[in-house]
Amino acid sequence: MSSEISGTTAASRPARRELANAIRALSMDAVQAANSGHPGMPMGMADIAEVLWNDYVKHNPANPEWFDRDRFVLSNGHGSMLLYSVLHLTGYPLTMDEIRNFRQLGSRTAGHPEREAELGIESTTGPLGQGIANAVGMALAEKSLAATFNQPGFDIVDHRTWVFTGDGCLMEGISHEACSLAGTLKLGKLICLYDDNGISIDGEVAGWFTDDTVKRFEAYGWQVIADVDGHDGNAIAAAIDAAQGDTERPSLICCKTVIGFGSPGKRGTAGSHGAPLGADEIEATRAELGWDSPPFEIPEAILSAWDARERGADCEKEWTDLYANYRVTHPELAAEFDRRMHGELPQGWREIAESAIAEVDAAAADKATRQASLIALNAFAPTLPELIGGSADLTGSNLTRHDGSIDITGDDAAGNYINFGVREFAMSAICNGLGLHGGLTPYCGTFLTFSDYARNALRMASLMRLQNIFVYTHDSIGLGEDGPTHQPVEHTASLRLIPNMRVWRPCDTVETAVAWRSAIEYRDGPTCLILSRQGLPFQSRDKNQIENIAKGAYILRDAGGTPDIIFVATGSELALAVEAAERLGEEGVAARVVSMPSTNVFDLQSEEYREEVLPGKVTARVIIEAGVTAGWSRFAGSAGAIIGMDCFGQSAPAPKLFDYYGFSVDNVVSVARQVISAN
Ligand SMILES: Cc1ncc(C[n+]2csc(CCOP(=O)(O)OP(=O)(O)O)c2C)c(N)n1
Ligand SMILES: [Mg+2]
Repeated sequence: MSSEISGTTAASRPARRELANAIRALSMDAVQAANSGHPGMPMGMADIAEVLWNDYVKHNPANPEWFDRDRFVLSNGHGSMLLYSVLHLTGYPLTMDEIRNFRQLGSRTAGHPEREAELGIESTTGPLGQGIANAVGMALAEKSLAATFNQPGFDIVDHRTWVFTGDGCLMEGISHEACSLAGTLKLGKLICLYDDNGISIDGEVAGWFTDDTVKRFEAYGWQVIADVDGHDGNAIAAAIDAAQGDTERPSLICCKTVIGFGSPGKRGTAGSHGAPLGADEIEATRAELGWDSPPFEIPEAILSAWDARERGADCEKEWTDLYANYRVTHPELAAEFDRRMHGELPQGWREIAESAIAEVDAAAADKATRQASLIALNAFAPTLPELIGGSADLTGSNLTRHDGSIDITGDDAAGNYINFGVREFAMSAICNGLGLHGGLTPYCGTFLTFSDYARNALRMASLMRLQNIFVYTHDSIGLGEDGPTHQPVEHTASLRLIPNMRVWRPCDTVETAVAWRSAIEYRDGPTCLILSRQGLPFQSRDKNQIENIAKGAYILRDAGGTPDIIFVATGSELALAVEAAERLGEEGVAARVVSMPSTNVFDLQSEEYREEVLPGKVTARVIIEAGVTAGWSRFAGSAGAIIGMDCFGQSAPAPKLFDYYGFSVDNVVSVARQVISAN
């Protein structure tokens, strides 16, 4: 789109500044009404937003989820009122009542933007730095889908990713990880507008942020457009034109702005960052801006100049026509594109998955579960071209690269494998962006112990109810000699605590395949697959037991009748429970073994099923997991015992460590005997 404003004459159209002032007024008034919030950024970036949304963003407010729309991410999410204002003004179904109810219970205008695709909120932002990484993921998704689906004369995937960022995002380390990779991958349709206002919460950033941002981004391989006056519409438009002109490199537009622009008493100071301006200051600001309308009222001329519905409908229609022709000329690609746009699993998916699981069962192989994960990936990936993934420089350890993996490079995005480099946090947030974009199902791997580096991206995936599959190998002291820096103990337990997250710690090849299937089918949140480095024995099961794996926990071995004791174990410790149960069986003790690969999923089962697996009356229970005991007491009960480790491991061969920390058949049997006699 050109920087000309089509369909209106200069005479009838309010000046850019007046249009931008609508954002300023709505923002300061909503923050004032809520008695909390951040007016400074929306007031400072209003002129940039006005130019961008009125002249450049390709979108249709009447159909916010139109697939080929431009994506927009507000990485400096504290400026949420800017986004809400723009969405309201351009004609999204975000009403003035919602703006009046900014930050109130039940409103759709949360303190920080929360992903709501039907409203045009593309991502949940606020944790600084992650939005820009999400945007990198979205731009990568666009480039990858374009490389897969576009045909000569049919650029059916052809949109930009815009991102607003502040000093905070650029100070955060994740912006380095993500932007460095964006340069290497040549994400030329990613355009970042930097709110270079010299202010963050503690005051003037000159005291703590003196990087040469221009040189920094140039070093990443970005096009940098420096020193743009962020309050001059023509300068902003010229910069955006230049950014759009470079389709090889991502662009950073550095806009000099004044935080709290328009507020005579607070502009240019941290005082406008995160607090209401106050009634008197708002009055003074109204006078300064020449804004006469009362709070939450927008003059008709301004509202209609902002209204993007007609232009949006035209944009979408153009695409719909193109796509209709594509359907005719490329029917097979179009059918696949339709499926991917709608996020549907391929036809016959269930049967394919079932037969893959049956094959793994028939092979009855003893394998490390990381190897089992690769087997599952190889079985599932050929039917799921939407799978896109990679590893943070641990491909050979995480075994995330299946036989159909093809590297995505700067010059060729048609592949499905991303070498993320040593960038766990960005990898995870970029995968969130891939998922947010749609059309792709992301997965990514690293050592479980480094999930901490990525932690907040996992939390955001959970909060957004976003599918994202985290492949975490080397899951315990079982990794051995690399020692306690690399041996997770608290990670599995702590990942289970995140709402909407599903954590699986499978014990063998079959459980791993079922866990992968569940991860692929779970569309309303992320999954962690917790996998062993070391080999684990295959467990035999009947058909019913295989089906029950998907319920998170099931009876793997039973003695008939009411058990004298129940073992509950996960992953590498399951085999110990089986052996201990056999030994106790020889002594006439009726021991049940419950395999519990996913506590989260088991918690979702009916009370009846949970009671069937863990009958309340059987209080003699022993839990076994090579990790912290936290979280297990609800299954152990007050009369049970937990064999875990509430300490760090040590550097030594794995079998020695398991023995040392009590993960031996002898110890399990002896603890079980104590529990039985105490019950
Ligand atoms: C990861 C993270 N750390 C800290 C915060 C709290 N916080 C919110 S805004 C902000 C300052 C951001 O400065 P800048 O991006 O320059 O915003 P401006 O004041 O210019 O609007 C901080 C520290 C946060 N939201 N996320
Ligand atoms: Mg700032």
